[in-house]
Amino acid sequence: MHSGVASPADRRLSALIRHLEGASNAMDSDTITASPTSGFPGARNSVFEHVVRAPEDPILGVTVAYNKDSSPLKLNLGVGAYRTEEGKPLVLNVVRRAEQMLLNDSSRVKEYLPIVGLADFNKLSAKLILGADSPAIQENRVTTVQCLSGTGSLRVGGEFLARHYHQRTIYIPLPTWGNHPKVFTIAGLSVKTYRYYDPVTRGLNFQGLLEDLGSAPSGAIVLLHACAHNPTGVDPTPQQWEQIRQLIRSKALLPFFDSAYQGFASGNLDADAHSVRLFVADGGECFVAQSYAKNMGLYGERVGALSIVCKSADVASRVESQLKLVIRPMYSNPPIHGASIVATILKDRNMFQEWTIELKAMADRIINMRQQLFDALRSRGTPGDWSHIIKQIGMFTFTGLNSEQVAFITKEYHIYMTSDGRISMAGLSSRTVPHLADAIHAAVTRVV
Ligand code: KET
Repeated sequence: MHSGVASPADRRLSALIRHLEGASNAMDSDTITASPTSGFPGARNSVFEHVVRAPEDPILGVTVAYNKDSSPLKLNLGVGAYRTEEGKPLVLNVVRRAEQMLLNDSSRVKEYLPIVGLADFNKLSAKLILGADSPAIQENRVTTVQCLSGTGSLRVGGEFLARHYHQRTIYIPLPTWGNHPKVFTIAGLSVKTYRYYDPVTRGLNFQGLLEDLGSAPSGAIVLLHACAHNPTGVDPTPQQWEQIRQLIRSKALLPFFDSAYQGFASGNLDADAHSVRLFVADGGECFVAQSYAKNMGLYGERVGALSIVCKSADVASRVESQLKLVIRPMYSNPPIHGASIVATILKDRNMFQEWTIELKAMADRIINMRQQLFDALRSRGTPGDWSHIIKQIGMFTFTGLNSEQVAFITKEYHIYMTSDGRISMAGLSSRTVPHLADAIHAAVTRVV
């Protein structure tokens, strides 16, 4: 083995010894010429020298830029997070009350939850989205696992499908929430899009949607926004939902609902679950990812659920056993606090009632902001038809502003939004509407 010529490993080792001796003798870092991969303390180059800077997230990066702006006028309409009329984050009273109850209960401990999460939370979450009288629940055909908010639920569902479903292609609407393609690609699915939004009518491209899903391969997965489509604010009508259902079932496509805004679209939890319940009522299978970030204001608690509606109780229980194998190596088991808050509220009739009132108030304030912004643009005579502001549903308005106009608004008016022209109506207040209307007016008249 000893050929007289030192191997690369030997050379690196002896260089390292020389450097260490040199460093201890002279403490002179200039004599250290470690290889870029040596990584020992004092090495000039990092072993990560080759790592290139990644761009900020298109949505969460807006908040990063906003935080750096020192203007007193600055306004963040980027991320979909509810703000009060005073522009402050809101913790619901009912959430505070539930937290106080949890705090006062000295029997509560901090043990690990099971891999699938808090049992009460899972049962109540399935009831919330599918309806208290859902036959699928009564027949034990639904398996629900607590996940890390909506994103985590989508990811666990995606990974389960990549492992156990015969079709790896998922169709997502164009456009959609920017994280969808990333979540599903990394879960191991292949992402394709179906037409959804028509920029000319600023409404649903229903024909395009039917054509694209109609030509999807049999069995393909279809991602649907349960309500309050993000970013467009455009939802199918109940009649259109029924046509979509028929098409999906006739082609044996697999519906995967993303329900991040239940209660935020109409202010009514049942009305906003209509699309999901329509699909479950026909006895077919489907996936639902739920988030409590927006509707309970539990953003940072990361509380959500994945429900898989199956054909039989036996299949559902086997599916659940496999979901555990997806979750255990990913994050072991979910956090206890947020799920306990949700379970406390959902299981108590009075607290549930109180929640629905607070939720309705949030939804109503957003609807009111739509009207105020629309009126403000009309009174300024801003060119264009802005009726989509009051027609669109949910947390966002898809303004139609282009990326240059958005950049102009951010630079000149310190108003932050995603570059696709989406604004979070929940970030707006009566005080800030005129500022935004001035900015939009200037952008559409000065930047084309
Ligand atoms: N689905 C949709 C459609 C969605 O808009 C969001 C969040 C999520 C899922 C995930 O939410 P979670 O916090 O994981 O429960 N959307 C807002 C925040 C974000 O981008 O993370 C947004 O669009 O601003």
